[in-house]
Amino acid sequence: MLTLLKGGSVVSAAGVKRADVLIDGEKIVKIGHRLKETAAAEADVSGCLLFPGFIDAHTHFDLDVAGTTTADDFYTGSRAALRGGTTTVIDFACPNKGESLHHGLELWRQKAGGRTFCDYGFHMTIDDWNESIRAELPDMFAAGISSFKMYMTYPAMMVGDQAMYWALKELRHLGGICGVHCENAGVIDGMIAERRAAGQLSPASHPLTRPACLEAEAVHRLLRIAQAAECPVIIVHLTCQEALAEVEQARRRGQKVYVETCPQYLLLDNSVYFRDDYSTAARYVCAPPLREKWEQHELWRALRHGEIQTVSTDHCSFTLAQKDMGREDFTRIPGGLPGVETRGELIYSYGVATKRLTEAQMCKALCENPARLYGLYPRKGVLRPGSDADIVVYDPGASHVIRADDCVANVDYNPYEGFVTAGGIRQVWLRGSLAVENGKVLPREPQGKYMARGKCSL
Ligand code: DUC
Ligand code: ZN
Repeated sequence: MLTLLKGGSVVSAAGVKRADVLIDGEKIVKIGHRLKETAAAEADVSGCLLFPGFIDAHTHFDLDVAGTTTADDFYTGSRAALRGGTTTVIDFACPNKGESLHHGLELWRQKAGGRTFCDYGFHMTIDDWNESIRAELPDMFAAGISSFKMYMTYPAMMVGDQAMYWALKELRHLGGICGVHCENAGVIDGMIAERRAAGQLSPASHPLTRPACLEAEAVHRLLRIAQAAECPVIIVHLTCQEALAEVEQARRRGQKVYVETCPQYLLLDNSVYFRDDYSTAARYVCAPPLREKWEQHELWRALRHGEIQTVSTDHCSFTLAQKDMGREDFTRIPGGLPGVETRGELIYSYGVATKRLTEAQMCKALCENPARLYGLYPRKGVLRPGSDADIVVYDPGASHVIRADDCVANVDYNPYEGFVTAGGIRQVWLRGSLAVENGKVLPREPQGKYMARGKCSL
């Protein structure tokens, strides 16, 4: 069946162009000014921007953290993603230490299969290094997993320098890419012990025990290990100028380094942790923590200049009751924020509408770059003939106030409560089907497909 989106302007990494979009089934078949084809269905999208469906390459759905499980599973999380214009998520499959990668993959297939409203893929977490994990890696590529994750913090998941070196060397050999959570675990633990001894266990201690210099130290160490292993790497959820400076140095040495940041680091700051009310402060606990306000300007600048390639969410949601677990001890607060439902509107409103970014730069950060980086391009990340008809119809003239009550994610608060949007998502199309209209998610049953991914082309 043919569908025609008429009168909009197509956004790409190259700019914005007035064009109609003709869809046949799940695919885009033609893009051009004033197309003459007659279609069974037509949508008037005059005055709207048409972005490729957003890709969120950093979500944690149905993940066990700190003795609890994220509030959003694949069903609720992917429904929220779709409502926010995200038509593909890449979640982190996470075997426990001692378990095989195959086991982790099977577990994540069960969590996501038949329960996901948008398209999806998995990164594989490497939290151990031995001969049997090394031998499993080719099967991961065969299963469409070309990207991996390592942690330099969290005892349950972190790997040491040697394991990181061996793993990166093997990934280089296989043509894989790895995202790394960079924070210095040892010094953070030391600082937590100091706070504990002083009886300072409120959320205010959270940012004070995870300072920017310890993120920068870990970024530095990772990049030197990656240099020795001759392997490109991705710094996930980068938050601060000192870490950016380490990236810049590595790039000057000739290393390939990709950087992701998240809306919370672009838009929120660490003053929230110092509020007297526990519940207000605890809801913003995530790692790395929110930073000082001036860091936001550095992140926006780096995004504008292409030093940061992607903006994902690190969606890892907990209800206020779950956040209450750390009332007596901030280290027991499950870390993470919801974000998958609001990223597109926030980046447009506080990036494009304020002239920090162009539409094309937003398209790079949310669509084209993640598609290229994670082996989905050109099926995803671009509107052109042959691509999946994943389309966000964005009305720049609309506006609304973000309220947790209006959101569909399974969380009873929103970190961006009260933020006013410039523009809004009018429609979301997933592989040629209208999936969201005026804030309402239309499919009754999950329609998401697993995306086997190829290698990085960024
Ligand atoms: N940081 C969080 O705050 N939550 C989940 C994982 C992470 O890296
Ligand atoms: Zn994460």
